[in-house]
Amino acid sequence: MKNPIALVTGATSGFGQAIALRLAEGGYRLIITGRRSDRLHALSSHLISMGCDNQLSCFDIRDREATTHAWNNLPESWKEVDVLVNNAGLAAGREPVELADPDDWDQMIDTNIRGILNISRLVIPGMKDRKRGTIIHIGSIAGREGYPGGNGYSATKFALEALTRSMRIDVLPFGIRVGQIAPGAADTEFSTVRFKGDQARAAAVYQGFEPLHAADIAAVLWFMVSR
Ligand code: NDP
Ligand code: 8X3
Repeated sequence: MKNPIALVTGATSGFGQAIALRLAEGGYRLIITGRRSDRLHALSSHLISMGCDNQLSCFDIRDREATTHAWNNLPESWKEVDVLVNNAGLAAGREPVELADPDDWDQMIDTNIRGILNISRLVIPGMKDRKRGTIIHIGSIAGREGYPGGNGYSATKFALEALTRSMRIDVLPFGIRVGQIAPGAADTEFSTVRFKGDQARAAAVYQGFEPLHAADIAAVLWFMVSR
């Protein structure tokens, strides 16, 4: 029997990259996605050096047409996805609502909510036919608690909790599991992205405590998918 397939969104950095590597170590074949083609190619080569067969797919998950096109372009045998990791996401800005940039809200809502819907709608039908599959959403502590300036980002992660619960009910009768990991602060590129390249502001987020690391989240995900 061929090794199972996992599709990891946002595999070019942080959690997604660590998750891809952990799943490869565990014997999965991988579909890795993201917008940065150079990073996808570098990860793909590294996975091959680990003996992990993989496909890379470069697209912006906010773009429903591009996401559908990328899915349709996968070889048929690669569409038999066993594990979908809905990880691609971001925070943009950390200002009170009245000072925030509305374009930041759009980017977060389009990526963190619409993006997950865009890819899930394509992967779920095959899982239903095969009567198996695992979908893991990467949520956040920001989807459990509010914090200063967290408004738009928190709203998307609270919404993801609603999406997780609702999707789970829809697909459980087909033997598909839906889970979520909701980490606290972790030292990925998350804050650099959030503060648009302001390294000093990004570094300040992690002062005074040891943040989580991407490998921690990958370990939790591995625990979940291997049950
Ligand atoms: P990174 O910035 O390191 O990674 C984010 C990933 O998402 C990248 O691979 C990026 O790829 C991808 N991505 C972002 N926007 C898009 C898009 N429009 N289309 C396709 N891919 C996209 O951050 P993290 O690894 O920390 O974040 C991963 C997830 O974890 C996010 O959902 C985040 O909200 C969540 N999270 C993060 C925490 C933290 O403290 N770091 C804590 C809790 C949750 P590319 O730029 O190549 O498109
Ligand atoms: C990222 C964690 O606390 O910076 O989701 O919002 S936090």
